[in-house]
Amino acid sequence: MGKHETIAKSDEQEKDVTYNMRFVQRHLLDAFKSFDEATASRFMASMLAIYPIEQVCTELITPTLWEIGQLWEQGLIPVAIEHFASAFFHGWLTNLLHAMPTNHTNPLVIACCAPGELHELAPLMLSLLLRRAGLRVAYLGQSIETESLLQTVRRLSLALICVSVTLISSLEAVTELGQKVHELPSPRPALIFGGQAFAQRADLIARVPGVYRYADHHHSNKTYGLPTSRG
Ligand code: B12
Repeated sequence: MGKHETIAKSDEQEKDVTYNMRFVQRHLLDAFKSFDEATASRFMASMLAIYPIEQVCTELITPTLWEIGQLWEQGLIPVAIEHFASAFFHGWLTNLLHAMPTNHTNPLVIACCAPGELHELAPLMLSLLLRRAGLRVAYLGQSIETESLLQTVRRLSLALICVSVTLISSLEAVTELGQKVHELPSPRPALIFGGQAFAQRADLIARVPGVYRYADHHHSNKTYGLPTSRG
């Protein structure tokens, strides 16, 4: 092997190690543990320069949050670290969402959390990925209020409502929301729901009027299997 090939190979190996998702996940966790926002931001910026946002969301941010959840559950990290990490990702995802151009002519899609639900990073991520796929998305944040959402649906012509459900305790409210949307006169928006609650209670999927979409960090398809304006 020539000298240049050796250098190229070692550069490649270094890149593999430096920007490998698992490697960065470990380093992000270390940065979070010492509230080191600058280092965490450097890792995020590097990964976004190398990988598509979709891959960073599904292969880095989601598994990192899952691991943080496990560590917190086992008492291995304090809740403050978990809050710091979720606020950090919230900031990055929000900035990316608002920096993304919106198509104003397409039908409107709404993404939100189920009533009572505060876990908003999945629907925020979903909004970002759908917007990147060309859809016109409005992100409504945590805990949507059913009646005000229904008023919005009556007033505006919505194509789709995407609801995220993490806690099993949110399931009753999302079922009621699904029923009320279903009872609206036609043309009414489609309701798509998903989230961790259904991983634990798959038996409840059939109760929610709407379409269930499964997505986890092992499925890095661009738009969680949802339709896109690009077909
Ligand atoms: C961050 C976090 C919080 C933050 C949320 C901050 C924020 N701004 O979002 C705060 C501090 C508010 C919080 C609060 C609580 N939390 Co919390 N939290 C988490 C944590 C660490 C990360 C959540 C997250 O963002 N995950 C990453 C996302 C991207 O992954 P995901 O949810 O699986 O979503 C993927 C798919 O499910 C899918 N998807 C999700 N929604 C949708 C929707 C559609 C339409 C589609 C197509 C797909 C889709 O797409 C995503 C990408 O693949 C999790 C750990 C974990 N396992 O996730 C615990 C976790 C969810 N929380 C938990 C708990 C217990 C709570 C509290 C009850 C704690 C308490 N005692 O107060 C409260 C409840 C608050 C409430 N009313 O909602 C438990 C839930 C246990 C359970 N099975 O019910 C977990 C699992 C932690 C644990 N290991 O015990 N939490």
